[in-house]
Amino acid sequence: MQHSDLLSRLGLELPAGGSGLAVRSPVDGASLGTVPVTAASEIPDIAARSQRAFEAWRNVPAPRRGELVRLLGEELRAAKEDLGRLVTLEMGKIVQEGLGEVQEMIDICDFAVGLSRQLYGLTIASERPGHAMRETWHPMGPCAVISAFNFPVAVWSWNAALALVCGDPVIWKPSEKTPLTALACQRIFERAVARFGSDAPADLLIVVNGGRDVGEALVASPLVPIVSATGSTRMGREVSVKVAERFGRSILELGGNNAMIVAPTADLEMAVRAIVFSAVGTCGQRCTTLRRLIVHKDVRDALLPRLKAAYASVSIGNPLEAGVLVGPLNDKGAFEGMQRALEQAKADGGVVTGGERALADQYADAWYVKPAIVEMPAQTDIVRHETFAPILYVLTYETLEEAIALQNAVPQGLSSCIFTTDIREAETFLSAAGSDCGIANVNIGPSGAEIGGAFGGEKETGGGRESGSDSWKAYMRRQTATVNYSKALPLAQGIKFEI
Ligand code: UN1
Repeated sequence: MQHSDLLSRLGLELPAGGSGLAVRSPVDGASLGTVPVTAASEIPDIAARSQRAFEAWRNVPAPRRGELVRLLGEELRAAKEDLGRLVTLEMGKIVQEGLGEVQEMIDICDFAVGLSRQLYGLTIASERPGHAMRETWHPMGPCAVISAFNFPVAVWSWNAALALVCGDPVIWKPSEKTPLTALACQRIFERAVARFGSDAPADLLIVVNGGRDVGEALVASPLVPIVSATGSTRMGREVSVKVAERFGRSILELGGNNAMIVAPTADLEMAVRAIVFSAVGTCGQRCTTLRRLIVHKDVRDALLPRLKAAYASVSIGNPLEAGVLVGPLNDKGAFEGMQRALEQAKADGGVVTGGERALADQYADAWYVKPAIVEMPAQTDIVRHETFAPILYVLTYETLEEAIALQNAVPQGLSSCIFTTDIREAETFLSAAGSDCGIANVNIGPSGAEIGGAFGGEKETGGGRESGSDSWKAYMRRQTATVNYSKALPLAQGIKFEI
């Protein structure tokens, strides 16, 4: 493949060899170049630069900060085609999804621009005469963003667009597998800064490429009050403990093990389409990917043959080509993990359809697979484990109560959904006794959330919320202020303390 034109349009002139992070495309395993890395020892200095940027940026009025994010949105619109293709090249999702990811960035920029005029506080009634109370939201400080390979650009933008309007500079540590898209975003951001004017301090965005030690140094830095991390539960557990030790704030978006309940009244035609998109889309590598199908015993026989037929018709191949729906797994490790999970499922009594390697003769150094459907006798440990690959476990239920209990009986709590046309079932699923996930949908799949809602989930998913709603509050510090405009000094709770 020859991609130098694309890379140079995105401002990425890379040496072919040399030291640094070697980037390979999961599309065909070919080298895309080598990216310079930051040493962990440089992190204290980088954090200090970010802190200096903070001291200037926090004084820029929030609507003006919003103007920078508006310009970022404009630059992203201009770069959408190229950046979307680079996402495909570096991460392996199909171009439609690469473009969708950039659209998600544009959407969050639009959201953040509006938000920059709506960072509302409160006025609170004081119990004391001649006193006023209010709650104000202030910028917090540098925000570290640690992002994963599967959404190499959108997840950064959810954090960065909000952090920037909230007055926080960003230090971004992308996945080691996707440093190029991060550098491309940095160039795009620099174009927005150049158009913005001189009130943008230097170092509002610093990208640090490198290994685990770089991430660890960032997480340990006392100058970084917010760490937003997306990735595995293992990584999130380490980050949250390290950040908590120094009383920093973490925003965690970790594993998901998302389910769909298919109830007796479900529109099966719609359910099949939703299952295929959410279970095989992005080759099963979304946090929100559908991993468990909990089907009512009365519709199982009607649903499964249609689902298997739909799976058989899905085109697997080079994600840069039009018409392809499923690209490759990210690397050999992901393929091996998928095979191990399928072996375990079989040992547990599961019946596997699909799951084999595909296109190995054409792409010896890439890892294409046939998405797998696994009919399980029970929700065994392997079903409760998140395998980042297109494996859909099928379970059967009789009562809604049982279905909801199965749906909730996993360590993760990100996304969930029910297909039903029975309003009682739908509302029960959404009630306090229903799904325990951060996202619960009716008659749509668990993936493909819009940016307007808060994104994240409970339990091993980490509890953080990013993107829409009032997620912005995680990027600011809350201040309660009481002003006494009287000539007396009454104490709260009526306490007398005369001197
Ligand atoms: C992720 O997989 O890390 O809801 C994020 C979705 C996308 C974001 C997924 N909007 O599938």
